[in-house]
Amino acid sequence: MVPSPRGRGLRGRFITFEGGEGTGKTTQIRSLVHRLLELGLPVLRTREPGGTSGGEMIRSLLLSGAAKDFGPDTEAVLFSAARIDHVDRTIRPALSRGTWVVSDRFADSTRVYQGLAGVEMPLLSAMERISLDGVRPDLTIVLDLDPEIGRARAARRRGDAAADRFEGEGFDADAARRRAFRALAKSDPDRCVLIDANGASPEIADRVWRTVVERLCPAREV
Ligand code: Z5A
Repeated sequence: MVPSPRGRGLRGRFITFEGGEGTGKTTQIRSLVHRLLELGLPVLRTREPGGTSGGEMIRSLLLSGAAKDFGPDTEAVLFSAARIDHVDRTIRPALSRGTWVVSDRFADSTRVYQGLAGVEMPLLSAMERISLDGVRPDLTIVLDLDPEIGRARAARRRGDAAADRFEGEGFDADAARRRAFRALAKSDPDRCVLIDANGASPEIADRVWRTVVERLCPAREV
């Protein structure tokens, strides 16, 4: 990965959440942001694809499945285009102001989802270099859950609504993504922490909070 934002004069901390469908990223981000705000820290919650008006337009295009027929390389380029806008207009300015940024998915999702769809590593690495432009998460929480449980949670929440482009691609795809996220966490232990996402939300929130305190606020009591 590219150098830490701390080396580029950025003062806020950047936390990303990754993991498969229904692992509880959105739920855990809500709880973490609440705790950080209670400490009086300035915090920005954002998501990928999205986080800017342009990024949200690309999100609609991608999740509707309209870009699927163009193939995985084109989808990867679109995710990266959304990320360029997100980093330039939202993430970097917030970090420069000293705001903590918490993002629901980031570049690791492209590595896992588009990597497994067949996009080659040199292309993924080149797009990552361009889109991140030196902005690297200080901490990435990878939520790890049996895909059967994640799918059931996501299906319950969806109700009668149709699945989006990346949902419901089958157990094998979900299991491969889980393995890829686990491998990614293992390959970059300075940045990534794998957290067991099984159990009740408050228990998982405590695991997340302990990790954030240990990694990013070592002087504070958990
Ligand atoms: N994608 C990609 O391919 N390449 C990329 O570069 C990027 C993304 C950035 C974005 O979808 C899709 O784009 C994503 C990957 C792809 N597709 N998939 N699959 P999204 O943002 O709409 O969806 P998501 O990221 O997959 O998240 P999700 O399915 O919405 O789940 P979540 O945020 O991890 O979980 P949640 O919303 O917090 O919880 C889901 C439900 O479970 C909800 O009803 C909760 O109340 C419930 N829940 C949460 N925690 C618990 C616990 N502990 N117990 C019981 N129930 C719980």
